[in-house]
Amino acid sequence: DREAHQRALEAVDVERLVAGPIVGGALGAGVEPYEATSPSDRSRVLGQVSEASKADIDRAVALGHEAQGEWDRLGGPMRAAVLRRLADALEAQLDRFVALLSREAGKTLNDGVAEVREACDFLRYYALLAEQQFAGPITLKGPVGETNQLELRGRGVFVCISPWNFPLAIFTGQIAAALAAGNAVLAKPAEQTPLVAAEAVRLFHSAGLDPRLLALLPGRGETVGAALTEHPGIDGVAFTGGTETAWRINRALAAKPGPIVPFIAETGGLNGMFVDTTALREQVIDDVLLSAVGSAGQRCSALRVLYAPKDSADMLIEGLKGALEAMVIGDPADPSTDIGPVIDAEAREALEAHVTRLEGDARIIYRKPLGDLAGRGDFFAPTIAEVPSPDYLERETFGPILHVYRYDPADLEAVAKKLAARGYGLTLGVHSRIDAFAREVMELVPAGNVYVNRSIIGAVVGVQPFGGEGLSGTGPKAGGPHALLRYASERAVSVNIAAQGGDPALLNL
Ligand code: UN1
Repeated sequence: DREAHQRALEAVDVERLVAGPIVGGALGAGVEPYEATSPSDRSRVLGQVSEASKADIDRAVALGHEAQGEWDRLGGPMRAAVLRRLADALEAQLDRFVALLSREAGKTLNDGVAEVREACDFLRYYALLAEQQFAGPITLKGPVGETNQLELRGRGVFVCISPWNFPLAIFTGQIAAALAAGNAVLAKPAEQTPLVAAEAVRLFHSAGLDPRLLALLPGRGETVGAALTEHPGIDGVAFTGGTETAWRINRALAAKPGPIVPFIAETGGLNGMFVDTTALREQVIDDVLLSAVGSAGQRCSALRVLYAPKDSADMLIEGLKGALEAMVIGDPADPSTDIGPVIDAEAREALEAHVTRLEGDARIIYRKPLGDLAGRGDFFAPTIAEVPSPDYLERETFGPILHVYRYDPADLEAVAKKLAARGYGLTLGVHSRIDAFAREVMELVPAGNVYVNRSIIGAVVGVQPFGGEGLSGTGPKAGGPHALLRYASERAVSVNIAAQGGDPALLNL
C-alpha cells in the first residue's frame, strides 16, 4: 500500500530516533555518541546513537541471569505464547518497520516488507519449535526398574551478534531462537543499523517480554562485541556476519574463563550457479539477476559467479546486460526502485577497488550508469564482468557485482572443484533440464542450500532451512527444525525406581 508506506516514511523522518544501550527496559545514556545518517542520502540525519559501556554490559549480564531461570521453567508452550505476541506486535507495525529499513539500511520497499514478514516468521516458527521440543521431558526406553528421561533447557545468557544486511530479520531470528530455547539475550546490533534494532527491542518489551530477558548493547568497531564475547558470565554466542569476525569470536571464546560455550556462526559465501545448454534462457536471466543484484547483492546467499557453458555464454551475457540495463537503481523508498544503495562508504569503496582489479585482469561487460545518484548516498554501479579463471574470486564481494566464467562442459569437474577448493559452502545454483547435471554439480560443490532452476536467495523460514558449512558457518540452519538445539542444554535424568518400591511418581518426574 503506497500511501501507507509514504505516511510511515514521513513519520520516521520527523521523529527523533534514538538508539543506545537498553538494559532492564531503560535506555541508558551510553558512551561515544554519534549521528546516524541514511545510506541513500548522507545529508539525512536519522537519529542519535550511543554505545554500550562496560557497566551496561555487566548489568545486562546480571539482569539476564536474574530472569533466565524463571523464563526457562515457564516451559516451551508458555514461552511460545510470548513469542507469538511479539510477532503480532511487529506485524501490526509493518509499515513503520519497512520505513525504518528503507531509511537506515537502504532497503527497497519490497525487500523491507519481506524482511518484516521474515522476522515475524522466525518468531512464530521458533514458537512452534519451543512447543514441540521444550514441552517437557521425553522418556527413553531403558532397563526394567529404571526410568530415563531427557529434557531440553535454556543455557543461560546468550549473546546474539547480528549483521546490517538483515537488521530486523536476522536480529529477531537470533533473539527468537535464544528466547524460545529458554535463554536471556544480550543483542549486539550491527554498527550500521542500531536504530531499527532499538525500535524492535522497545516494541518487544512493550508487547510483554520481561525487559531483563532482552538487552540491546550497540557499539561501533570491536569494543562492545569483544567485551561481550570475552565476558565470563555468558553461556553462548550466535553470530551472523563475516568469516574473519567469526574466527576472532572463536578465539575469544577459547581464551575466556568460565563455561565452555557453544558458538553458532553463519558467515559468508562464495556462491556459484552452474548453467548448462539445456537451461531456459529467460528463466536463467531472471534468476541470475535477482540472485546477484537483488538487495544490491548484499546477501550472504547472493550469487557471485555464474558458470556459463561456452556455447550459450554470449547469448546469456547479452540477455543479462539487457535486463540489467532495464532495472532501476535509485532511492530505495521509491516503489519503482529495484536496486538501492550499498550500506556505507567503506562497502562502496571496497567494491570500487574490486572493480579496479577487474578492469586490470578481467573484462567488464557492463556497468550500470549512476547518473546524479553518485554524489548523494553510497550508491554503487551494478557490474557484470567476465573473469579469466573459475576461482578468480578468493572471497565474497559483498555487493551487486556478477562475475561470469565461461566454461567448457568437458571441464565441468575441474572447474567446480576449483570453486569448491575456496572452502565456502553456503548457496549453490543449478540451471538445467537434466537431472544428472544437477546431481553432478551438487556432488562437486559443497553448499548448505542448493537451488535448482530458481534464484538462490530468499530462503523461507520453516521451508528452506538456511545455513552453510566450511568457511560459511557452523549450523544449525536458521529456520529449520534443529535450529534451537544448540541454544539449549540437555539434561538426562535416570532414576532407579526399583529402589523406591517401583513407583516413578515418587520423584514426580
Ligand atoms: C544473509 O544474507 O546474511 O536466503 C543471510 C536468503 C537469506 C540470507 C540471509 N536468508 O537470502
